[in-house]
Amino acid sequence: MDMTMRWFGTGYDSVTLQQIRQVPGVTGVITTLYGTKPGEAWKREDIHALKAEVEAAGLTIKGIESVNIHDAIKAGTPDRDKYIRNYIATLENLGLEGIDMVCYNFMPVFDWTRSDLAKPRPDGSTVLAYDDAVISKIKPDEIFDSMEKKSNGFVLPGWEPERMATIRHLFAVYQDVDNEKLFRNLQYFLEAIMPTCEKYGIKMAIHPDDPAWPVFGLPRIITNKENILRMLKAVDSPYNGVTLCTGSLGSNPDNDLVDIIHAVKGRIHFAHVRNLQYNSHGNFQEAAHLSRDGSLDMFAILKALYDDGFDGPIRPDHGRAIWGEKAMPGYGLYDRALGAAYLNGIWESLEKTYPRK
Ligand code: DNO
Repeated sequence: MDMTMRWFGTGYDSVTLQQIRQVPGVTGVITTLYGTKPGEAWKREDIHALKAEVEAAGLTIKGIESVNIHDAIKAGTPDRDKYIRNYIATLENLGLEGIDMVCYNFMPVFDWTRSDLAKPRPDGSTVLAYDDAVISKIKPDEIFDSMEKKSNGFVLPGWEPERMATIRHLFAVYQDVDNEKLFRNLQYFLEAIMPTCEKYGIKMAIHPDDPAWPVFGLPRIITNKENILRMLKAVDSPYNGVTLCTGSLGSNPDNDLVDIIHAVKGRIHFAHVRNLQYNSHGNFQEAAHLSRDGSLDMFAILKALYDDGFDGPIRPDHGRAIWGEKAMPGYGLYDRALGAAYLNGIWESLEKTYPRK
């Protein structure tokens, strides 16, 4: 596996490439052209410049998170083919620059959703948290303001202000889209892009819905083992794969992460590993990566990936805000660096205890 960290790019991230370079065992970043809008075709020269910047710092790009999908594609509106053509153009340009993994999600309107971006933990750190009781009282057009106010002045991934300004319109676009239609729109999209992915060797890694159930009455389809397997079978190419995000799938305690990892063996192209603490169904808060700080068993998760021969990029996911760091919620340097060191430690012990033949 390749230990990486997410980096949003110069001007968007409080963390520098030079800092990431000093985290032991981290050799690459997962990044994106953060200034682009969903639906835009990425220019090859912009990708090239990003790559040169990362490489000048002694790191490599191990994948893109995310190339976001325009709502026309997700909702299946008549103009979707134009946006699919742009997506294919982006994939071609990424392929020409040697980038071979793309993470994306298929959540309507909202990306990951939280009710609190700075919930105090007993140790004095703060974390992202989710409570259905709070979310169910927020009107969809208020959630953007509520997330933005707590974002420490950063644009949160997937919460572009321009798109959120048209939130009522976006809801109208999804009026007739249920889970089944959303699934068919995903299949249509994947069938259209697969020939390009196969030509350039680009592995697509869909990110599970976060949290793993419908919010604001919008459909959500990448929520559990059954749905993921259906998606993988519907477009049965090795390039159609998933991001194993422990925090997203693990938000629903009914999801057995070890079982899911084995069930989708060979199709996990990227792993986001973080821990969370369940309070009750629909109510959780994030925790330090350490197993005993939360409800997930990090050793069992990494062992399942290791046993199945996983060798893709992995990254510590959301960290706590600690030591007074001012950063995008979830994406400070300190706790993610601790997470990387811890996950590397588990991996080393797996390699030494169960040497691969
Ligand atoms: C949040 C992230 C998501 C993720 C996208 C992938 O912190 O996990 O924004 O990057 O859903 O497309």
